[in-house]
Amino acid sequence: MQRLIPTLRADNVPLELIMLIRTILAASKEIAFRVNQGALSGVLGSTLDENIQGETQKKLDVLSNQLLKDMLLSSPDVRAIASEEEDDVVKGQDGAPYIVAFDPLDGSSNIDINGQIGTIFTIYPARDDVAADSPLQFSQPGKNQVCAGYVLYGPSTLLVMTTGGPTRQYTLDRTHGGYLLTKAELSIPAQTSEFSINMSNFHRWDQPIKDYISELQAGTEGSRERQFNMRWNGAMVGDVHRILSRGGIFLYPANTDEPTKPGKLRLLYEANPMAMLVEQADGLASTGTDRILDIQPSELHQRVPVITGSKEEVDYLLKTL
Ligand code: AHM
Ligand code: MG
Repeated sequence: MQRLIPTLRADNVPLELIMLIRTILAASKEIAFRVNQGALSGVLGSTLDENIQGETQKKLDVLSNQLLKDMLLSSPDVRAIASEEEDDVVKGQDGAPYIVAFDPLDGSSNIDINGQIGTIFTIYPARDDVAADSPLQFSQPGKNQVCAGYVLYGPSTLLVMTTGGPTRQYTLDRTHGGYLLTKAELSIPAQTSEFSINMSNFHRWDQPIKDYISELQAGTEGSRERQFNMRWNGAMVGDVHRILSRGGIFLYPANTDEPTKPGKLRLLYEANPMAMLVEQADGLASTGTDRILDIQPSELHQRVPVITGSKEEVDYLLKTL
């Protein structure tokens, strides 16, 4: 099986970007180790703090954020970082070529139940027209991403990543401590009979989303004339990974009630990297009105509705909206 670095070299990824990816993955291996140790490494449970989004931080959120932050800020290739767990942009090295955004520990509510969790990351070219620590560094549409990926801490630790070419899957080999290429090219089947949504929010959705989900639930009795299956992990990394593996449609729609009107997921370090991974694997990613990768961000921790997955199913829904 091919190792990560030769795969990136064969993909003609610039050396500085390869070095930066290595730094992110070094942090991911540390996180994977702590996750694996669980209660033994004292990382389960909550802190007394809240992040900027008003969410209680778990110990593992804070630890993962610190690991990534420390390693990235000592890299010569990073001009600035942004994180779900940091209020503002943090400055790196002046003149460095890249900026990095991440959700250090996605699916935090799964930490204490030994469920799937992950790290989502995205890399953009740094902007020379604004200061290194300006939030405008990250005010770039998702189509500017030069690398997007996630590490899924599940029964195996998996890396799913694209540098603009195919979405590739690697598995962490604990015997030598590196990621090995285990699926050279992920391709999402265009059709699906599986959907992924938090049904408890049904009462909060706009009517067209309610109608669509009701249609799927009607099974063979409804207009779709077939049985649909539902899966919800409570961790986007797990749900999107299933879709990248066997197809499906994932939705986190807008809510009709304030203050969570635009939905829950953040554009910069959740929606955009996942949208790039899905599109590079033949799928689609939309807010319902716009291609996610075309959105011009308006703020650092901006939230957007997300509809992503199998091409024909996403297309079907978009036509009804
Ligand atoms: P997090 O980054 O704080 O873990 O929150 C994001 C997560 C996503 O991974 C997941 O899709 C969603 O929140 C689940 O939300 P819900 O509470 O509606 O199940
Ligand atoms: Mg998250």
